[in-house]
Amino acid sequence: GPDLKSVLAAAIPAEQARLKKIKTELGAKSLGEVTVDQAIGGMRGIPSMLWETSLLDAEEGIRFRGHNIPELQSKLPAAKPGGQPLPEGLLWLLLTGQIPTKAQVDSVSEELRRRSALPKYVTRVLEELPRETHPMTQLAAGILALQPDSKFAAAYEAGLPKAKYWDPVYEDSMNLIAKLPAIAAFIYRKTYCGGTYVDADPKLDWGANLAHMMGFDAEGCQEMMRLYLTIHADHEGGNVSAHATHLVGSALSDPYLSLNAGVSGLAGPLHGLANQEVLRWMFEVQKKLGPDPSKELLTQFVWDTLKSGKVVPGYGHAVLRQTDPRYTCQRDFALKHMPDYPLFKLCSNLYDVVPAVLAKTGKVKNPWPNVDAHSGVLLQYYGITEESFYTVLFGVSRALGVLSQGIWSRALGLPIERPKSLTMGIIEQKFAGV
Ligand code: CMX
Repeated sequence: GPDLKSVLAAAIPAEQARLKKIKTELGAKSLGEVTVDQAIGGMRGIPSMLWETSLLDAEEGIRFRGHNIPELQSKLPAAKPGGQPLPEGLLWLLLTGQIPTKAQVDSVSEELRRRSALPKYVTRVLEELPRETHPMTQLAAGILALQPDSKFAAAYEAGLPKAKYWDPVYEDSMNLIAKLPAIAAFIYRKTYCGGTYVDADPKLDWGANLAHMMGFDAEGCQEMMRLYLTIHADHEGGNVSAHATHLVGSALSDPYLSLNAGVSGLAGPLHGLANQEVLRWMFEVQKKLGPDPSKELLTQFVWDTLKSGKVVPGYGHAVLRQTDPRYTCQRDFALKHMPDYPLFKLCSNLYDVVPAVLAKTGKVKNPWPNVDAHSGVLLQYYGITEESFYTVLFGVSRALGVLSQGIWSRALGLPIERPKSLTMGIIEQKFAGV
């Protein structure tokens, strides 16, 4: 059958026509008012961006092209019947809007394999960075080091017409997605394994190969990695990593430059770095209260964290108002594969006590856990114990979503982003005497 790029190319004209129709018929309609609170409050809730690959509902959580996580788990092809979805299948879905067949997913695995070789200058850049450099800084550096290879940057300079932008953006995005596991594994082995490396296994899929190159070959670990890379891929457009990628891409900076901005945003403790912070916080709990603390002691520990002025990592969300379904599917995975693992038990017990404490503060809008409250437990179980690496895995996954949207943004001809900013003086003046 036709390959991913052909199916994508075939889908583009209808979507271009659809956007044109929306602009013509609905362009002048209002999506609502913007309050002063929203302008100073991080633009929370202002609908102000097009993002086709996923949509977040505050109560229900994320849907990827209309499919929620349990639906992805039952509809997307797996490595083995009944197993976790292959992230390559999600990539197909994000790009084309269609659930792929197993043969189509295999063709993506093959395409990524073909594009996966890392140029020597990229590994040399990584080798030169001091070993203590945070893995997220290394990831950003590795992505930027690939940029000289940008097909889009070269084509733009040569005068490529706007209607064809999406094509080299697709080429760059696929090259980048293909090389990210090798970059991530290189960072892991360099930082924690004394610079000894493991070659890719051409028989493995994209996610299993990442685990393999890091040095982990257990079947459970491969399945965990496939699930991890699927569920972290996309969370609509307004979160920091997605919006940063989208914003920088809107200046027609190529996918390497755009994703670099996205992963730099993901490296913040209020966003992707929270998965690292969760583990450190759980280790603190264990160190202070022992391996299996009572719920009373846990409750007190949560209050102590809040009183010291820190956030409880892994809990709360800017948009969600319920337990994150990305948390729930990881919990289900743990219940199946590691029900008696002490760290999972601690994670479960925290789920029983943290929301009540956060609710009692009266200010936290969402007391429920987000994706980051659980992922570290699964990684620890399979021996990936270095928590400062965790956000790199988040970044590898996030690339699938933000780069897919990046291709569509160029296919739809979306313009450079330029929202209006205000000064305090202008706000005061506007409402003086009101
Ligand atoms: N622990 C302590 N306080 C929290 C909190 C938490 N988990 N979540 C929110 N709050 C506080 C906020 O800091 C804020 O306090 P101030 O008014 O004193 O500044 C108040 O509650 C209101 O915040 P909010 O409207 O509920 O939440 P925001 O939209 O401002 O922030 C988020 C959302 C995720 C940054 C916040 O919940 C948080 O800091 N959580 C912990 C870090 C975390 O897990 N981040 C990962 C999110 C998922 C991801 O992006 O990967």
